[in-house]
Amino acid sequence: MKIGIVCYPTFGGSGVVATELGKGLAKNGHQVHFITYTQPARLDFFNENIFYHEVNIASYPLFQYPPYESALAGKMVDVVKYEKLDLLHVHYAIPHATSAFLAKQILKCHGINIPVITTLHGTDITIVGKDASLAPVVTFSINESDGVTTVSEDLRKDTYEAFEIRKEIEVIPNFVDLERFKKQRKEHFKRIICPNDEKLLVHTSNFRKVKRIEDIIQVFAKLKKQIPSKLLLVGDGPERGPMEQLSRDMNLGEDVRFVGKLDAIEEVLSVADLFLMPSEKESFGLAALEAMACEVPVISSNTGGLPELNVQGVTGFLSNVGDVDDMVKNAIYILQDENLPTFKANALARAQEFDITNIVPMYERHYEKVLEGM
Ligand code: GMT
Repeated sequence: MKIGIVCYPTFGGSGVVATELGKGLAKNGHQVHFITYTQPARLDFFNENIFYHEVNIASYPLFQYPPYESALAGKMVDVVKYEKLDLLHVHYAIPHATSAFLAKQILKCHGINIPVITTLHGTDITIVGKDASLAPVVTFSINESDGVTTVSEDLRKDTYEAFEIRKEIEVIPNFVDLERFKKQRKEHFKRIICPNDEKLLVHTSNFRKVKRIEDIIQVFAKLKKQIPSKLLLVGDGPERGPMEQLSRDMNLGEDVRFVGKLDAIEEVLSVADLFLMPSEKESFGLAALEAMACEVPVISSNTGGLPELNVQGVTGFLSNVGDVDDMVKNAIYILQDENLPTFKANALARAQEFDITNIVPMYERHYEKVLEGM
């Protein structure tokens, strides 16, 4: 098949899933055309089946807000027409599903009926999409898609509850490339961060409010009074500054390190003992899956799609949002020497169920089903 993939190319779950899916599809012999405003973060190599088309936005003094949606639709029309694509797969409803609808209408005038598949990732439904200014557009764009998928059962339920959706939604969970995300021998790295054999807690995210980084710092401050430990916070975003200040105010000193954005996240995960994800809302929790693939158990909230990934008492524990004391209690239990190896092994076994080689065929079957119905 010739597949066009539209996504946010920067760091962030939906862009990562879209890029890894494209790479998986290319490996299976499909021709994949990425259509984005900049080179996707994990697409920095040559592959005969992968193409990248940059969306250029015309600048003009009149435009206080450059018309990205229109430029994207125009680029989709061009790529579908000249590269003879079989389908467009857009990741994150806003504005990608809407631009795809526009492109589809334009292509109809050229006698081309291009199927559009929309994958909903989470905040496009649970936070941004619900905004009154966007909700009618999101509803319309989902209903006009030829195929719709969500990354968890919970997000599917949320989508039906939040919008008047007439379309059937298929759940295709997020996945991980186990060839890349696996525990590597990085003991030297661990010795630098934990010179006295402390336990290492890790969190990675885009540092948005929804991630509740403050809970992570509170959990860590309580935990370290009972178990010598260090906390590594990977990523960047609006909450980083306030959280750095909080950890200074709490005198956590060098026990908490903010390392910023990192490409080789699997190297950090290889030396981690525990991953923390206390999010307010999380449609799936891809970062937790990547940690589990590196044999790291997870302490998470029990919100959104997290219970579909993290298994209570097996791969980690789930607590109510904001229940810091329960998270501390569970973390202490996992970190006991007699418990940790079992949790680590269970985390890996669970991650193996979400191996990319199991999930990419689900998308291929979805594409075939949509194409048959056209
Ligand atoms: O919140 C993020 O980390 C970014 C966001 C995105 O769209 O890039 O992530 C969402 O999509 C990921 C991939 O499907 C999911 O694993 C995340 O759980 C989801 N984030 C939220 O629902 C908050």
